[in-house]
Amino acid sequence: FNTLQTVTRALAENRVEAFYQPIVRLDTRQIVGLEALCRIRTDDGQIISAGAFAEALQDLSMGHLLTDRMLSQVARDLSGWLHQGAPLHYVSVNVSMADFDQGDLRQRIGEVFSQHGVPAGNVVIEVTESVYMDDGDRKVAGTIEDMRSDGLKVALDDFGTGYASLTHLLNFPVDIVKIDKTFVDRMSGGAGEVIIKALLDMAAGLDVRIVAEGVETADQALRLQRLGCRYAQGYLFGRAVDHDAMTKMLLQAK
Ligand code: G
Ligand code: G
Ligand code: MN
Ligand code: NA
Repeated sequence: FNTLQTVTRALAENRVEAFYQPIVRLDTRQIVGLEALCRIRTDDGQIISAGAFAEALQDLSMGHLLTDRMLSQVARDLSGWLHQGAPLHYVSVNVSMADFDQGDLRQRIGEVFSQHGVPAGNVVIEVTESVYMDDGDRKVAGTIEDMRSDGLKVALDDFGTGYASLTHLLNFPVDIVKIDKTFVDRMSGGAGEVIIKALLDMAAGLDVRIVAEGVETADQALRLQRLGCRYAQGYLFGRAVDHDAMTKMLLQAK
C-alpha cells in the first residue's frame, strides 16, 4: 500500500469523496452542523478513511489537492442542502499545515463558496492544535484572522491534546473549540470531567462554542449535558456517511 500513489490515482479517477458526520444539539439531538471527512472509494466499492492516508493530507504537494477536492464538493453539497431547506447551520472542513503553507488558502476558500452562492457564515474551517503549535512566525494566526474577517467561522480541533492549549485560545481567537475525544473517554473516571467543566466555564467567558467529540454512549451525552455542554459529535449520533445518505437524513429532519 503506497499511500501517495494510491491517493494520486484516486484523485485522477475521481474516487476522493467528502463524507459527513452530524454535529448535534445535546438537548434536542437536532443536527446543527456536519463535519466533512475525506474518504477514498476503492475500485471495488470499499471506503478508506482519512486516518489511512493522513500522510497525503499533510503532504506539501498533495494536501492542497485533496483539500481543493473537499472544498468543491462541500460547496456544491452545502449549496444544494441550503436550497432544499435542510435545517443546517454549517459544514466544517479540516485543513492542515500544508494548506497554510500553500499561501492562498483564504482565497481558495472564498472563491469556491462564493461560486456556489454559499454564505461564508455557513462554513467552518477546522484547524488542529498541532498546526497552531508550529506557528512560530504567526503565519497561521494571520490567515485565521483574515478568514474570520471574511465571515468564515474557525474551529480549534483536537483541543487539549497539545501542551499550552489554553495559551492557543488567547493567541488565536476562534469561534468553536472541539474538545478531543480523549477527555470524553475519561469523563466517567473523573479527571476528564473536571477538565471539560473548566473548558465550559472558560468558553462562557470567551464567547466560544464548545463541541464535545467522540461521544459514543448515552451516559457520556448525559454527563456532558449536565455540565452545560450544548453540542456534541460522535458515533452515538451518527457516523460519517456519503452525500446521498446525509441528504436523506437531513430531509427527514426537516
Ligand atoms: O475520518 P477519520 O477518522 O479517518 O479521520 C482521521 C483524521 O484525518 C482526523 O484527524 C481528521 O481530522 C483528519 N481528516 C479527515 N478528513 C480530512 C480532510 O479532508 N483534510 C484534513 N486535513 N484532514 C482530514
Ligand atoms: O481530528 P478530527 O476530530 O477531525 O477527527 C475526526 C475523526 O474522529 C474522524 O475520523 C471520525 O471518523 C472519528 N470519530 C468521530 N466520532 C467518533 C466516535 O464517536 N468514536 C471514535 N472512535 N471516532 C470517532
Ligand atoms: Mn476535525
Ligand atoms: Na478532534
